[in-house]
Amino acid sequence: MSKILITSYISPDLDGTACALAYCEYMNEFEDIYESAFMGEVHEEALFVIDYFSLDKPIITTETVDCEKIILVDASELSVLEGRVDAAKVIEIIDHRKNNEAGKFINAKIQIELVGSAATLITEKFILDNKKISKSSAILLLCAIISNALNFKNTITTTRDVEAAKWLEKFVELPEDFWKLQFSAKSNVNGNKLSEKIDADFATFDIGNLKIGVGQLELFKAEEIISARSEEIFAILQNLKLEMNLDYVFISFLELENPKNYILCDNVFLQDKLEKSLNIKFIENKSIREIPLMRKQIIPLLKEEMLRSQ
Ligand SMILES: [Mn+2]
Repeated sequence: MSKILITSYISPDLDGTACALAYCEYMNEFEDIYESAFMGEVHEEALFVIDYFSLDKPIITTETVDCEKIILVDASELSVLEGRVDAAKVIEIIDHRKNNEAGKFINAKIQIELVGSAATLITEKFILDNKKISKSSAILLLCAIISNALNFKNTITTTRDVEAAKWLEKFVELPEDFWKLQFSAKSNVNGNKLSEKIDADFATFDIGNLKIGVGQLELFKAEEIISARSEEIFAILQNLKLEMNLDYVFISFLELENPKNYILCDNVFLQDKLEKSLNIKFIENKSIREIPLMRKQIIPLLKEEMLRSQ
């Protein structure tokens, strides 16, 4: 019997990585035919958690996936798979994005629920079935929920995320203020790392007939970095726009210390749409939103505004 692959989008973040590893453990309890592996590179926040607790390293597959059956976690759009997964082979999707393409995976059982972290949906499966969870999976899922919840300071976090985290805390005790270490691990944007990171976490969306590119960086000291390097940031965005043939681009910096967004955009048309949809005001191509939004929250709001005024 051939194995069933459990994976996430290309170069997954901590949420996608944790979900694939933990769901693999969960499913193998029923029948030992599942394996988890990832395409691209696993984000450094995930690698930090894995190194810190000396967990097994995730398996990276280099080529296009040739498994007959695939389960996708924390992913439900074709674009994030970069043509490396045949949508028809996907038999199950577990995700938490409002803006998804689940309908394009015609053979998949779909679970999309708008909680803060996909890791919450995986944790709930363990809770519901009263299953034992390994320390390793508990650490990964808990850190993923903390990461997506910005340490429980953002609006995307639901009571389900909080409950899932509480349950996981029965199995692991994180060092005090571990969230700070975890978030520091993804905050280094020295030198070329800035453009590498913007590139790695850049996403594109179709809104009507327009193609929009959206960067997102989550880090400490966002304001400092933006004031020191704004020219460079706009140049990076401009390059991506040309390379990917996009109509508009913008970037959201998510400050992790006292969470808020800094949104950068140098196009007047898009600024107007962002102002209306996110209730912000641009001054010299920069705006601040005191109540932070994740990109997966920003996109549906922008989409609604742009389609309404088309
Ligand atoms: Mn996620």
